[in-house]
Amino acid sequence: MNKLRHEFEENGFVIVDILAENEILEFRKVMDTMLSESKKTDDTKSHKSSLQHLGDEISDFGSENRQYYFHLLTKSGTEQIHHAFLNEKVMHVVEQLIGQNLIINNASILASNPGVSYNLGWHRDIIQIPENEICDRLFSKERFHNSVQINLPLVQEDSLEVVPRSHNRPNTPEENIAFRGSKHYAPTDAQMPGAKKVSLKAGQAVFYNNNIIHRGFCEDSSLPRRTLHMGYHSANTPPTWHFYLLNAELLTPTYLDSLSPSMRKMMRNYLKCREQFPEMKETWKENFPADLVAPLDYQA
Ligand SMILES: O=C(O)CCC(=O)C(=O)O
Repeated sequence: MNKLRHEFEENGFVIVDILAENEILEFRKVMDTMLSESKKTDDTKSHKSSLQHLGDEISDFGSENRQYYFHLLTKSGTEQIHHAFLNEKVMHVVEQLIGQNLIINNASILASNPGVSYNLGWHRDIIQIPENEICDRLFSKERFHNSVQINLPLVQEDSLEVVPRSHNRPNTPEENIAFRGSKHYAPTDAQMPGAKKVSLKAGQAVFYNNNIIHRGFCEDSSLPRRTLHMGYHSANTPPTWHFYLLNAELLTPTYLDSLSPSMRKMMRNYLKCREQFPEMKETWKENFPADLVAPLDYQA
């Protein structure tokens, strides 16, 4: 097993240097055309969290005192930054962690302007699973979790917090106390034992098994948050529920035609995989296959 994968499997996350200084600057330039730091709001209300699983509109950025979460691949007008989600270094690391033939399942930006506080609440990324269907089997050491989530900031940050090694074991009794009966989000004032801030320099990425207990948290930072947030699975084995995060209905032939050839290929692979595994609600069932019955005709 390679060293990175060993560390990823042990701790549930690894940090890797990805972007050179000139690449950071180029991405910042593109992002600054989409998200303005100068947009000030009179809003002083504290907002619990952004519409994480629905996604915000880029044109709304900065109008409320909160962090924004933009889903990109299914939104025209964001093509100028799509190449970030085909970054060779990122994809090479993910291949080392879970295998080849990557399919993208999340291509987003996490963004807030200076002065904004946010607290997403501690969770594992199992929000799609009804609470009464969440069971310890999903977090066992034997189960291969075919999903890697990545935060790649263009400005240094320590907004992501994790409980190292919690990705492949059930909650401890102390963690259950912190979750106060919820299997989705803990209350935002919860104290999570063993929590660790993930400090990232601009251009450094954290790759994490998103079964890990984690949250996004920031108190009144003097810096903006400008973080590329993405996820992949390997078509070598069946996907997890994260695969369904992209709204496939928006991937119309006209939209696909508007993409660069490499992004179009990525999205076609996505759609093929969707045909192969049409039902998200099967993915957490005990009888969901661990090996592909018929391998996907993946286009590299
Ligand atoms: O970095 C963050 O803000 C946390 C993101 C997160 O919790 C998630 O995408 O599930």
